[in-house]
Amino acid sequence: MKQFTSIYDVSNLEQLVREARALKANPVQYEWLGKGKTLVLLFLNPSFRTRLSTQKAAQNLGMNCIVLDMAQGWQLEFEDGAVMNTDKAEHIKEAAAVLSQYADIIGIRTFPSLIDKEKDYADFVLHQLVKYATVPIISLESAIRHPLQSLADVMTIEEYKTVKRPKVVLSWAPHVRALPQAVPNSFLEFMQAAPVDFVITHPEGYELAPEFVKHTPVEYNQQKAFEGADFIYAKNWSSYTQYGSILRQDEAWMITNEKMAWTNHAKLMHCLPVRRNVVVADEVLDSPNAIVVEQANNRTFAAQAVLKQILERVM
Ligand code: SN0
Repeated sequence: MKQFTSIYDVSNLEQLVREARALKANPVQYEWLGKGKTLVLLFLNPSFRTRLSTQKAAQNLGMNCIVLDMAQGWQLEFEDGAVMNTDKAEHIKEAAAVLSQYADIIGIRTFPSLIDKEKDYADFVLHQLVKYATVPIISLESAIRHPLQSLADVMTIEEYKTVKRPKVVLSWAPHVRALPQAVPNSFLEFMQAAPVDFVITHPEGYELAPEFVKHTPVEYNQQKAFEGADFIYAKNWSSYTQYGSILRQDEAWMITNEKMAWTNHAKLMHCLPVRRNVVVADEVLDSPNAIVVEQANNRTFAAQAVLKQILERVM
């Protein structure tokens, strides 16, 4: 693997998932592979699971991992040709070139503005780093995608499924803040490539970008969508069409036991962090059908499979 910024960097998803599951069974079997190699993780936005699981993944492969929380440092300029007379002290041209001296692989997290749709959907910040770095880049969630999360999600579905081709439902749920579309966008891309029957359900006005939805069926009636489901993936996102807006916050779309009863004893997934009793009710998160913690655990092995394939290809 040359880099990991989306599903388009994965040549064989089934094999990558198999690799992640094998690493989970024996996490340190390749601890020689990353010896003397350095991973630098650049966080332009907050992180809990991604930081810890990716660092753990690197450690399992014998790699060094340096985490740079950019909230502590100065701001980077990403715009080519910028006159740097504002608060941004360092251009991505130098930053990426210098980072490439220290790092064998660079990871970056960058959230969308949720204001400038065109720039967000061009994944501008991620692509400026890819353009100016000379080492492989992995996305730790970009403006429009979160592929490490989605890889862990596919792995989790493979682990928990009880039928060959389970029904997976991505359900929009309410939230108090305007959140990115990155997690649902990536989930769409990975579900479209996975052996599942996949349906999206959300209120009108929350349609995701057509280039991500493609031919995936959208069911506006949440109950109809949930019928026969084996997995419910709850996630809020802000509006794509009325870019970055919150159109409704009401409880009607929260995931409750009553709604889980419409399904085929479905497992409940969420990328976390989850706002209890806003997105998903306590009764569901505290039930044995919630697999969100194991899903988070799988982030380590998803990241490890990606790092392993990059190390094997590039080093
Ligand atoms: C992020 C998102 O993309 O939805 C990260 C998910 C992995 N979620 C949040 O920022 C939630 C923050 C909140 O206030 O609940």
